[in-house]
Amino acid sequence: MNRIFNEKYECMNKRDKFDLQSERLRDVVQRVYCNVPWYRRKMEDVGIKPDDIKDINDIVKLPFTEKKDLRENYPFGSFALPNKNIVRVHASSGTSGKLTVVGYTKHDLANWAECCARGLYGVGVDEESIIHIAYGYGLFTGGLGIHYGGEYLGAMVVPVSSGNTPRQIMLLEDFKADTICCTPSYAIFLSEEAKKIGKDPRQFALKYGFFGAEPWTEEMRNKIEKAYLIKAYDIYGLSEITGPGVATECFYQCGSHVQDDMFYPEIINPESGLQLSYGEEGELVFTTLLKEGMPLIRYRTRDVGSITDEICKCGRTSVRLRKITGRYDDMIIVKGVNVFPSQIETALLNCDERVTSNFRVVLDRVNNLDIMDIEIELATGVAFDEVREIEKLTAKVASTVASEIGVTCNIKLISSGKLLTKEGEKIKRVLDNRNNK
Ligand code: DLL
Repeated sequence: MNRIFNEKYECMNKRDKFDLQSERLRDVVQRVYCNVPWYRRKMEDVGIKPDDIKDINDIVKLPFTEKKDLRENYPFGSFALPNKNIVRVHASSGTSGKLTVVGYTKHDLANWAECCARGLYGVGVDEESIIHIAYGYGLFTGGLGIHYGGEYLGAMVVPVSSGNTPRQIMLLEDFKADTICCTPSYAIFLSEEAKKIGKDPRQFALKYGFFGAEPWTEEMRNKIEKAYLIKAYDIYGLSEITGPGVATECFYQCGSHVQDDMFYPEIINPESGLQLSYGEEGELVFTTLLKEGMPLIRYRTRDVGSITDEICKCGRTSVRLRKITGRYDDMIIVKGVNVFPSQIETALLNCDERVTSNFRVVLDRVNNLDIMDIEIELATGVAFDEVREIEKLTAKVASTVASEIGVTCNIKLISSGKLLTKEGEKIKRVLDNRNNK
């Protein structure tokens, strides 16, 4: 399988890519310096002028951008062009209430559509395909982002959006989509709901799925692939940088190809801010090389990742992103041990068929001690005749999870369907009540 949508950029040799990225970096730095007052101030603070940036390696001289910079300039203060040039806005919600707003010009939307088209086409989606999009439509970038990528390919796009699971099942059956796009947690939920009403998700016409917007593990991939008999691909992105499609897996499922002619990835040490080498794990940082509406320089994603520049079997030369294991913001420190929710997911998927991987961590502080409860949904239809049975299962889950994460926790098994707050939306894995104490 070797389908390349845009060979010039996706398979560009390293030398040419270096030149292209260097030229685009010089240009974007110039644009933000001239058009975004707070960027100019940030650069002046570290004594950098656009002329100091000669090639892409000089990127390390530039200051980072953080979510708080965007919040402080809410809503439109980070745009590099007047509002008359902005044709769409999206926004992502954060913990502190105010949204992070992103503005796009016509060109930005066209480039974003191409990013998604490259990803979809790369594994087999084309104008013959029917794409069922169950990511939310609206300020969230998931729905509309992939939507335009699919249309750009000439595929038939079904903009179902999130929610109303019975209708999703009906449309999958009737329209016979070969491609589904939704969060991985919703993919599992949807397959379980279909089974509950006597439908076998393996009988849908689906062949490909593009899952992202939240971290998911290889175990989850196996589960989804088996549930639907499809190939499950990772699609990564964030609204600040554009939305879904910043990086997407190819047929070989060995890391997501970053569209690095448009977005320059770096991995940094989250404490020191120093750039790390290929293969090392750290915080993922992106610079938008082409964006006009709201270009960002060295934007700190808070995502934990690593990148490689090894050429992929598919022939693309772009840098690949290893599966994101979590966010530094979601990292829980309990009793001095760092725990990522993805580790809990791995443990649960390898544990016992009676428990699902739908879980929520609730952190509390009692007498100055951290308490970690993990609420886990039981599989559909699981019931216990005896208290002893549930105690045995709880103990089994507790020991599997403890050996994966390295600390003990309280396991609470709850009935199925309790945790998914709004169907298809990003799952919130951690509820930290410790700061309220
Ligand atoms: O979630 C964009 C998106 C939509 C990507 C649909 C893929 C599919 P935001 O709402 O701004 O944008 O959230 C971005 O979600 O920084 C990651 O923490 C997380 N994330 C996105 N994709 C993945 C993925 C969209 N494939 C934040 N794996 C990012 C792990 C992901 N985490």
